[in-house]
Amino acid sequence: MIKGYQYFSAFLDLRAQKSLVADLREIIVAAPLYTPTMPVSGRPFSVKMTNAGSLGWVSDKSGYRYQPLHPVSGRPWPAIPSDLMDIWREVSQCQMDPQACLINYYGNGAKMGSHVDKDEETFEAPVVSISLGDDAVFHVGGLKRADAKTRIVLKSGDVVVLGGLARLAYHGIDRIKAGTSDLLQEGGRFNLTLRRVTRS
Ligand code: MD6
Ligand code: FE
Repeated sequence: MIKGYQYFSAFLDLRAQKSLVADLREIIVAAPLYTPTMPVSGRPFSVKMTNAGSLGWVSDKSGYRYQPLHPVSGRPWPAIPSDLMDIWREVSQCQMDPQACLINYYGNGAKMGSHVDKDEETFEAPVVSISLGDDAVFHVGGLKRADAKTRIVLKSGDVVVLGGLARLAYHGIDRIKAGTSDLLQEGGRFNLTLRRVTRS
């Protein structure tokens, strides 16, 4: 496995997971999930997205970027909840606070193609990922798309950190195993990724 990849199995107990879901419900009222589109082609993503934090990651025909406003409502993203800030402080080994929390919702058949998170100004800080809801088949490879991949099943409450060399590793979600968790009444899976976007 590439250096800088860390996997914390069952990092969050059920109570912590439920508390995060309650946070998510509030965020989604203020900043509704929407369907982003691919650069150039304008094809829709299979995941729905929203964000919390001073900056949010968005994608549309003009490209990938971070911006302070929700692309549909035009309103600022809600603040990152304090329990997420606490998780970042526990696992990131980063002095600075995260600026963005990208929220991905995977419903029926949604997946995430292999990608590198590289739209940030700096890669010094890791990306911290939290899984809630149904199991997901996650893959992590190397710095090149063709590098060998390791697959792991991410369960509700698991936390993954991509730091160091792994910060720029290819990774993605092959599929969601529907019905494997009853944390979310609607089923499916939320993935939260905490990021630092700018230098200091
Ligand atoms: C997901 N995760 O778990 C997608 N990115 O649904 C990511 O794209 C990801 O897990 C950066 C760091 C960790 C991740
Ligand atoms: Fe990613």
